[in-house]
Amino acid sequence: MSNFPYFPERTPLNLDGLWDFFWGGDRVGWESLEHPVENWGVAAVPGVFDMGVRSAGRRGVGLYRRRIAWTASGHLVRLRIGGLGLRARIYWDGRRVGDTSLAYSGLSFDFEAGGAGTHELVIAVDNRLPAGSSEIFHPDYDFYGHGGIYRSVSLQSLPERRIERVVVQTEEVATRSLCLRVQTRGVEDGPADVSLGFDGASLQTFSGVVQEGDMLVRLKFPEGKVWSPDTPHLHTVEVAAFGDRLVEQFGIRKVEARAGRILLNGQPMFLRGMNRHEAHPQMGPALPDSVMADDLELLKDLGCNFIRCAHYPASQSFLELCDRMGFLVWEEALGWGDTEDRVCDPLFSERQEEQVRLMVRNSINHPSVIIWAFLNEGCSHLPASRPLYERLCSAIREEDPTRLVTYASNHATPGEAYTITRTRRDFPLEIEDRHFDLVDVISVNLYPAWMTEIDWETLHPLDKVADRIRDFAEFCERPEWKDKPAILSEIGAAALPGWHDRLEVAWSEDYQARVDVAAIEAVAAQPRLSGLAIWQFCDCRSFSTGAVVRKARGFNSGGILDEYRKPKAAYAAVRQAFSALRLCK
Ligand code: ADA
Repeated sequence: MSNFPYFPERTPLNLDGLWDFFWGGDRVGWESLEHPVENWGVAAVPGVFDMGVRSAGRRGVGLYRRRIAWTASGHLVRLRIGGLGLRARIYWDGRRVGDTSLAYSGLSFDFEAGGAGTHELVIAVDNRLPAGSSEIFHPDYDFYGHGGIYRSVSLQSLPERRIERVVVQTEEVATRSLCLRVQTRGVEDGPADVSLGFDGASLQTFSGVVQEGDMLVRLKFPEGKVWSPDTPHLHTVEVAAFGDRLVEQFGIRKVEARAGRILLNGQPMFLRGMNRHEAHPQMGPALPDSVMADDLELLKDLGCNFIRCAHYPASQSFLELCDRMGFLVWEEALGWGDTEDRVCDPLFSERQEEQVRLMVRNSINHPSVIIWAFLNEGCSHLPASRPLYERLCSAIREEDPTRLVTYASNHATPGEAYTITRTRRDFPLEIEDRHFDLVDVISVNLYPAWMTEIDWETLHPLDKVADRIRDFAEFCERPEWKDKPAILSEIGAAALPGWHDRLEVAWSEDYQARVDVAAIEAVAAQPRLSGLAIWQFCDCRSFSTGAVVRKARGFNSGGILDEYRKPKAAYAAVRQAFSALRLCK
């Protein structure tokens, strides 16, 4: 469970642990709680209800119940759920107090609790696969849609006049100049005082003005140490005002996109990265902090400085670990291959906007997060998708103008002509994406020598990897793109764990290792490019039917570790390639 923001006055109550659980299936619990429910069993929170020995693969509604002896005197409470799937309804003493269909998002529900006493909280979680273009999770996504409460749950009392968050932004690294945006609720606009102190020091008072709920405090923090992957220094700030108090953690660092490079604290960065799903064969996305920390140890050992969180908002614990351990992070809203009917659906668009705003608000103070993204491999080659891409870029920048915005495009392909003739130079990469002008970083997913350009006359078409990456770098040299940094957001190949082959054919661990190394070397050889994220850290469960039927074992096997984090041959190969790069990049 993440430690920040922390509100010491609000009697915070961590609700992780054992909850009563009732499996309603299709019969009970979604529309109302009126049906009598007997025979409650037990379930862990965080946890999923569809991976147990007897429950694997089931779909329906599960009721989670907790009786809470609430001692706080105030009437208003906030329930925080770090993430669940696929949708839920919340009942407090039998009364419906909230609804969500935003799988994976960190959510808050504010409601009248009715004062001190024993209360009953029920969270009805539905993992039936939704149909229709307005849903934001679809079974044609290449990762499994689990049912359960994936992340921590907590409750706190909520003062009417309060501090919602304090957003800490670095204005200038050299002088340690910070801007603190104190976001309030229930506080009248006008002159006000706030008291604040860094790293546990005694609080000092600053005067300012609350305008439309926000008060800006600009100050220098000369003792502050700069955050970077090599020196992941973190600080805390305690802020007291309006009868409320909170502690935020932050890092002093600045991210920019300038002259075609990604700069961190003024220094150009080369991203040595991996894509990572929040996934485990038994726990699904409900990973304990210990597994996340171990994953990050493996990523450190690999020599990575960058993680792309594929393809949904990350857990706050994970981001806090990334802050502490010094990783650069791409955080992404939920989406995967979304088609025209979805991106043109008003409710889908509204939900997308809601989830990008929530993602940014939840993760705003993590220094590790440098990139916000959305709609992985969406239909960004179609003019019809432009309004939604514009809307999401503006929503993100309105929430946070200090980080970089992107999306991963798969509209860079060898083109049909290539598939017929197999001669590269006559038919270079066709880049049909239409919205690169909207973003700060050009990101493409390319799979040469794996999904495309497997030349059946050549056993190892590895030269295609370097060719295609060169094409991409050349494309990025065009005058309209040359100022934007460019990265490979996915590249790699899959391998069945444990399968080695003397011919090193596709799907063998040996072939995967060769493709991954070829990709790292080819990207490093193009000065125009700012890095890559290999697909992917570890294998993750996917669907075995429908659009992703080609996923052997029902897993996406692109991992350089298997789903239990046992290394494949590519692990050592990538580690070596990244360590060679560290010396020169
Ligand atoms: C896509 C997608 C990934 C994964 C990959 C694959 O590029 O973005 O999520 O599905 O393909 O392995 O097929």
